[in-house]
Amino acid sequence: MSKPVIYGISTSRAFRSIWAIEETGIDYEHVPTSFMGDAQSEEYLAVNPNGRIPALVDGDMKLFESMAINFYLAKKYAPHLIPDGLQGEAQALQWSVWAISEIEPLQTQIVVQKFFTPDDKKDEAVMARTARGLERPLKVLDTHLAQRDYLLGNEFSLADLSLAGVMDLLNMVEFDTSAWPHVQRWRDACYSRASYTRAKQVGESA
Ligand SMILES: N[C@@H](CCC(=O)N[C@@H](CS)C(=O)NCC(=O)O)C(=O)O
Repeated sequence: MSKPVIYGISTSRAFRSIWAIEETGIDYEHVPTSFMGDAQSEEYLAVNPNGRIPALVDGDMKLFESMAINFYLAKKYAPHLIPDGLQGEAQALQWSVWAISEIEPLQTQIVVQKFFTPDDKKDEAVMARTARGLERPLKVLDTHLAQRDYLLGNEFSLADLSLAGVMDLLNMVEFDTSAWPHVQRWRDACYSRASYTRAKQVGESA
């Protein structure tokens, strides 16, 4: 039986799936695949025709989209990460979709401004507007976390991994979340997991 194979590097959206596979504790193969170049190679396009990382191959199954990969990994290899029953699964899905729809598009604008826009083209108004846009979802998250340690209760779950995995990019751009103390405390707890540290090391480069 072949090992599952994950493609990507940790300084990208692939990090969240590298973290997920580390959290499962299974034996797997990592293929460092950069989003610049490697992801457009013919060989990789046969794995993910979108030419984006991450991707997963498990036996005869190929999967793209980080959140789908995370759900698959948890359901197959670490079912304790998703609470039993339809409700728990739907809530894990809710926060995962929320991460990529309510948080990611805004934080991506900050990343683009900070790292991919030449100094003479940087737009402070975009940065300010984006930071203001993040205030609404961060307040929702802070209020939710004021009542519980983790998103789905008092245990770390797939919902935490996927949302904190998306929000990891906020660390890279040094976005200050101290105005939302419960978010800050929750992020610290998620990022203190051994699987997080291992995923950073495993997926470092291509
Ligand atoms: N929705 C996808 C997004 C993946 C994505 O955009 N990955 C970027 C790296 S951060 C990429 O591979 N970019 C290469 C390209 O667009 O050519 C997911 O969550 O898996």
